[in-house]
Amino acid sequence: MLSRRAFMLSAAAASTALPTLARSQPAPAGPGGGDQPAVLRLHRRTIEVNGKPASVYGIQQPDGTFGIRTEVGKRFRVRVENRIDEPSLIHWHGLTPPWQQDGVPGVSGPPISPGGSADYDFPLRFGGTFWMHSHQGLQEQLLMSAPLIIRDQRDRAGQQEVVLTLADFSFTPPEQIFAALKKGGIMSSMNSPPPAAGSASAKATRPAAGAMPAGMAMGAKPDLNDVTYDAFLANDRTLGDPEVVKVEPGGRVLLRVINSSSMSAFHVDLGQLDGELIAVDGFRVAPVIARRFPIAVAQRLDILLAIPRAPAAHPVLAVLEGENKQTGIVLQAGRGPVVRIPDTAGAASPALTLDLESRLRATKPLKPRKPDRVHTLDLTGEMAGYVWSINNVAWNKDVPPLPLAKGERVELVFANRTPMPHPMHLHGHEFQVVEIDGKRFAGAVRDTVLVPPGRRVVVAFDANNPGFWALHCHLLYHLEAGMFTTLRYV
Ligand SMILES: [Cu+2]
Repeated sequence: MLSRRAFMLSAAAASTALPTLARSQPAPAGPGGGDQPAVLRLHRRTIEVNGKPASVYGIQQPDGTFGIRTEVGKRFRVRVENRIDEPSLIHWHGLTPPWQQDGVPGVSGPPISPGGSADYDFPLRFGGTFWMHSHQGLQEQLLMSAPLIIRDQRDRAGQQEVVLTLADFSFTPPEQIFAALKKGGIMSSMNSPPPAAGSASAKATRPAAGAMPAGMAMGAKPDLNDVTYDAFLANDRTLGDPEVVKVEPGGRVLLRVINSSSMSAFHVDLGQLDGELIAVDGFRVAPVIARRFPIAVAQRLDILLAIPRAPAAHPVLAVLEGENKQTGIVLQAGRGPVVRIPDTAGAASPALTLDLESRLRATKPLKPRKPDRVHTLDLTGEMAGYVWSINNVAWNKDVPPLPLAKGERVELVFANRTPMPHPMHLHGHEFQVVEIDGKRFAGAVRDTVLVPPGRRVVVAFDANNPGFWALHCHLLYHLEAGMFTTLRYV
């Protein structure tokens, strides 16, 4: 077997598409064509949260557009310019680039130095709602993320697109939040005043969870929301001053919901509107009609809405899992009056379940096939010391990647041995949910699946994108603590 170093060298030598790390210069013509790549600038910006200025990051084009909207079949030709004062690297969440362009520091390649830039160029194989975010340190918590929309035939003429990006926000610097979590948390509760800037806001201490046998947590109260946030944002705003989007009375809206939160899952609440869920994580599913849809961290939902003809304001809310805090936007049809919506719902919402997941069916499932290889990943860890791991190993650079081979059908068995839910994300490949708690079915194709406490979820994918890939829990502080591993094949 190749040593890691030998593999890295041979793979790098074989690569023709390593991100270049050049100092910012006038952008040259993009590879393979005369037109310029889109430029995405990583920068600091100030937004207002709860009436106070907040310094956060942003990913914007020179004209101010957040992220990118492009089309399936085109190439993804982008130059990322790092204009912040620390290294950064952007991951194209849900896309399937060559591995060197996947944007995970230490796995895909080095981060971009302050003042530097990196170029990306790969084909877009499928359309849908995706997003981009920093995979460097804890920058994602400071909103270093943006929409990545790839239009395709689902974007019908005469249909209005509305993007709803959800985020959790704290005035406490993320490094302090993480330090407080590792120390066992500092008291902060719903009844206490909001923490002042600079104060830690990790949840109060709780009994050590410890690794528990599979199934033990079933039915027990799940342990949700490690971090107590100061605000929940919808397109960077709270319900104190929500975004109001004008929509056509009697028109159709394609609502693209992106949960770019670091730690927070939501129930999307459409009020009196029936929503037709047509895709999850960008991939089409047989339509499901409902007024509430769960969304775990890093997941996306494409929901079609038929706007009634009568003038009215239609709030689209997102209620925090297990609590009554909410955020959202307002769709205003005609001159419907917009009323103030409180940032707390009438009652606490339940924990997310797999009820919807088990009903989802991909419109283009994987071809049925016996797996050539199965990897079982026990999701392990405990709140005491904030240790999170996979198969009881907190990731470090010496942990060997999971082996697999090109062309194989691979199944990943996620068994959650903790009392906390973990949204598990595989880089570089779309997977299909094929089993929940022993029941096989041809579920959704997606890139992030929720594994609630005590549950067992199996996903399948085809090893068709050789390289070195990340596989991890998408809760930012779990990932940072070590609930992360890699896959590698040539
Ligand atoms: Cu986790």
